Amino acid sequence: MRITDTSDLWWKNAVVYCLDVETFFDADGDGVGDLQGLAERIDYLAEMGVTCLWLMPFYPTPDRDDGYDVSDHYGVDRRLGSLGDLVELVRTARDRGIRVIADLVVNHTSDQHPWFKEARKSTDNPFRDFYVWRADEPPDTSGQVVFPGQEDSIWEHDERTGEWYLHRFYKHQPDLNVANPVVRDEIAKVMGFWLQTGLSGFRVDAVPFLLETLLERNADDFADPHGYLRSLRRFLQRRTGDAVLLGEVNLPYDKQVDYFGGEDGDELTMQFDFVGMQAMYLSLARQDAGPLADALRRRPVVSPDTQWANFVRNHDELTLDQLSEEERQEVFAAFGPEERMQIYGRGLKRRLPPMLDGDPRRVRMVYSLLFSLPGTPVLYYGEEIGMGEDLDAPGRHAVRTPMQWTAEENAGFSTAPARRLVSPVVTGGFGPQHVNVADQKRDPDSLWSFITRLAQRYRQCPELGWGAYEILEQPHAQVLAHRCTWDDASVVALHNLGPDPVTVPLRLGDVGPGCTLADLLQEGGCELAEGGAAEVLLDGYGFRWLRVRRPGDRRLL
Ligand code: TEU
Repeated sequence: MRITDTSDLWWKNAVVYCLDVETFFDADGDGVGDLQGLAERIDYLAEMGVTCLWLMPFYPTPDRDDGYDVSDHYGVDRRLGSLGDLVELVRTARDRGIRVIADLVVNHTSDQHPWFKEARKSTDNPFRDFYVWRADEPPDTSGQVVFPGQEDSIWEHDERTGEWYLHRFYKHQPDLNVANPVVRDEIAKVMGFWLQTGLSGFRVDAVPFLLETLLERNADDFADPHGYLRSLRRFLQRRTGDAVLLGEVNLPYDKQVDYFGGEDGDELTMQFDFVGMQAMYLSLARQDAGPLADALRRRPVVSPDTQWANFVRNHDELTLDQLSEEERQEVFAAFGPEERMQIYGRGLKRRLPPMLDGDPRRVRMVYSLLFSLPGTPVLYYGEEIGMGEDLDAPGRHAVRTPMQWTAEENAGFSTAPARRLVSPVVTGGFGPQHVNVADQKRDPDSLWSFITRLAQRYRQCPELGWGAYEILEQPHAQVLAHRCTWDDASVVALHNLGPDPVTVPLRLGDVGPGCTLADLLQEGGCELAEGGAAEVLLDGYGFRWLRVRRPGDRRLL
């Protein structure tokens, strides 16, 4: 393997960290996190081994969908700071070896966006065609809404002009009409603008919905919606060679392949593995590695110029929409049996540690899994210290509570009076008295220290991000054994999803005489017998990362 390749396709073994500026750190004491506060915490992220920071929307917004309702794509919301603060942040991050990407939300705008305000004035307004309208009464679309219980149609009647506009999400988020070339030019301009400030790419929001407009309109010159995604990628690469598009495509694997651009790999650079994530929760619920192993076996092998992004939690509901009804109920029963823990009939409002009753062995096993799965790991802020959720917060806000820095007032997030905070701090067993950065940073045995070590080991094992992988055969249903290999580098990862210790017999086949397995997360290792045979002991909920070491290997680990 050539280590220099990893600085080229840097995102193939990046450690990605997602946060919302408003809940991270409040520097000016107004109760809302801000860019200056985040800049003060850049060294914290660097220390943890983060190499790519994903900022959730920071654009001007009426904030009815946590900033995903953008009213100006070229600015920074006043509550968070200024464009200058953003550039200072990006620059400081870059100095610490951290690239910054941001949400690109162009499936829709806020209804307060000047384009929409214009568009709804009259049917012949120049901005009318920026959005998708219909003159005839729409059929019942209640089955197509993304937020059941909150919306009952994807069309909203607009009084003034008597027509209906399309909104795949909330009714205050009219969908942009990307079949209109002027809109497409505007989207490119938005991307170009942010790349110029130093961003290294985008997390692209709701990609299938964005392309759907093209399909519906069947615009002649864009009969193939993927042609549009290809053109976005080409544009991105012309402007900034090393920038990425990390797409949100919550679809089955066979559909996701198309969003990578198939074998050519010329559309999205990365996609979240929603299938693998959901299978992982089913595996955890059953204490049976089967569903996850099966997902990994089914996961399409994609172009070397693309990558899967693994995650345990994101800012939305923990969606289980790709499981069968029965499987979903199994996960609900194990991790969110109460109705107030569930949302939209398809997901959970919870974070991982409370779902696992705070069991540190299980929590660590899951994050060990996250970092060892083939692909790029994405952390959501607070996961590194094991934050919990606020079930009293409305909907998806349950997992959008302020970062817990210290055991002090407001978790050290802000000096404002508690009533002025952007959202209340978590209370109870997962509150700041028990879960905070300051305490965990001082403790070498804390979850924070553990996650930091995982990030470090992940970076030291580029075969996890770059290599080919296989699921290793072994007799225990509760154990996931997989191996990632990139040229002469190879790591075997073992995870025990069950409570009882097990001995895992391995047969690595191809390893020659004199090879050993070296533990990367603890002291020790083991000899390999003829045919690469080994017996590896795992504790209940235990895990091990074992690197294959060959005679004469000059690696330090
Ligand atoms: O989410 C879009 C989206 O497709 C998800 O809400 C998806 O439907 C869900 O995970 C169930 O599968 C993005 C943002 O992540 C979300 O916060 C926004 O509310 C939404 O777009 C609208 O902008």
